[in-house]
Amino acid sequence: MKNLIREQPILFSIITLFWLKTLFVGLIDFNIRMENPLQLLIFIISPLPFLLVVLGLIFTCKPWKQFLFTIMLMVITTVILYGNGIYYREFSDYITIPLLLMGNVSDLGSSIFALINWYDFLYILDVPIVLYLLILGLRKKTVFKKHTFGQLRPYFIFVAVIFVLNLGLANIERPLLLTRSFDRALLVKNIGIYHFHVYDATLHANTRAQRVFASEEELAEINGYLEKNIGDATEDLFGIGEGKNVILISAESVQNFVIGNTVNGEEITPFLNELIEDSFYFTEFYHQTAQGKTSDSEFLINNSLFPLARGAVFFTHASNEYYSLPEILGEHHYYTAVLHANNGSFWNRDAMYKQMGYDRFYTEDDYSINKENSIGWGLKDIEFMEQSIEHMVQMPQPFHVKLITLTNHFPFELGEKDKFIKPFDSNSKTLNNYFPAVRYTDEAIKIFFDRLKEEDLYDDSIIVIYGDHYGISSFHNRAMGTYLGKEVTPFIEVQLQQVPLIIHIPGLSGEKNDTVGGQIDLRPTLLHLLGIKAENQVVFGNNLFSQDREDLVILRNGSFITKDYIYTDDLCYSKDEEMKVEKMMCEPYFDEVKNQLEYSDRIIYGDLLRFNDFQKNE
Ligand code: GP9
Ligand code: MN
Repeated sequence: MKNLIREQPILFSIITLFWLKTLFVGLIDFNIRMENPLQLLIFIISPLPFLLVVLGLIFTCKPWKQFLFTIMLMVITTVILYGNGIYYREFSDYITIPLLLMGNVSDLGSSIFALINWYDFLYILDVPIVLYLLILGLRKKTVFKKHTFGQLRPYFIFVAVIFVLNLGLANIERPLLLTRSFDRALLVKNIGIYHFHVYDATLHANTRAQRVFASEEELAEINGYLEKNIGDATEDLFGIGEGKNVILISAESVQNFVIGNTVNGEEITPFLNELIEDSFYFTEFYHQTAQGKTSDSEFLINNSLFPLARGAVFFTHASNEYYSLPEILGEHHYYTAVLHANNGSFWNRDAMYKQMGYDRFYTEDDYSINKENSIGWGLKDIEFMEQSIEHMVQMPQPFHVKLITLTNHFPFELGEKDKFIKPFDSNSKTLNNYFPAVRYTDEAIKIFFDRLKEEDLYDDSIIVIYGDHYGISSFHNRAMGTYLGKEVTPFIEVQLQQVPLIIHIPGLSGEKNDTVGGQIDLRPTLLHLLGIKAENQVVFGNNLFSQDREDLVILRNGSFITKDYIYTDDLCYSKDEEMKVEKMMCEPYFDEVKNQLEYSDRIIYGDLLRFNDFQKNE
């Protein structure tokens, strides 16, 4: 080994540079936190096996190829680091293969530019040094010496030992790490970003095979497990909205912390605050989305299944059999439609909506959109609401519509005259602009309510407003901490995943409800209010009005929230004490959390619902 280093000082120096760069990006851009020295050690070792294996392979090449492959390695590692770095800024997550295959990226336009920072040149700070060292090496003919695999055997054994050490230590620190593949933050922290991508590729190959080997028995096993979710005996509010129109408003990126809150002394959501007074408002309701963002929230709400941990199920499994909310409502003589003034194929919606049984999808082609009435991602919410009402008055009743707002989308652009409140003042432009953008959407919803009343649609409707997912990623934690007046710890970060859920039933006064719920629970809740008991459902959520429901919300990354505890980042927190507690307090839920996520995944990967006999309730 020593000899090898003596013979290849330049390539070893370059690999050391790549190693250090990987560690810096991990600490700074991936926001990886260490809880103890062992975690730090694992983190430091984790990029090495990959880098050293590639280096070993490079040693076996001719000198000029050693030169070339080292440059290629530099390019590949930089692309991996920077690609994930940029992605992490908005999504607090890492790139996976299904995500790359979606091709949504070209539609992201202004969002991508907003993620690029001036200091990003630091990502290529090593390039001139590496090039200098490589040219130096080429000049000193003796440096890039070719080695045979035989000569390198001790070297590869050494690398294998480091790899086993990395996995061994990671397993001590986080048992069953590789079976919890949905928690990418833990994976990257423990096996490093490069091995994560290799692992992701193997997962990709595996999941594709699952449909072929799926069987009816699997569904029976899952149904047995889910039995507890069926047969909720709660009578309270059952059928209270029978036969009414059901209007869902998916409020883009609206998080719960804005509700009842102010910025610069001004209310952020004055209309929603007022609406809550005579609605059912769920004070602790979480989004459970992952890489599919809005589409994941739609999937959760329609199917009461978890979205996938990798990629967007709307793209990867749009031809599966489902028994979705619109289909059930259709069986109960509802006309069902989605209204969203964006491209119909974004998130593969056009295909997936058909599969989920919607009668109609009103896309950007159904709206008059021009320069004056659009901003950022497209038609402004107020215009959208006004034009949507025009479509709704034409619909047969009862109808079920979902309106998806757009203006409050990252990077939260807004024209000056649409800023009803002033931005926040912090080092995060994103957070600053978030507040006026939310305020604008609040105004759009107010106008929508006014118009519903004018068109006599209000009294016969149930109106549900929910946030689809977070708007402010953890990249803005420092600014968010300034706004909240407290540090954003992982414990607070989980609570920031709360989104509003407001169920407004005209004529009912409603009340605040502090049950711990998530998007997966909305479908059973709605069916309960509508008095619909569909048979043969395979659902993971439960009625939020139920007296005997278990307060447990499982986030897609395996974090979870109960009445008393929050589990995240492999740590357990007490909600009352607002501090870390022994992990054993959270342990009783581990199996259930793992089972639910795995069963839901098996349903999707295996397309298991094709084996179900859905009883059509015509
Ligand atoms: C796009 C809109 C936004 O049509 O739903 O998608 P998002 O980026 O929030 O998933
Ligand atoms: Mn969204």
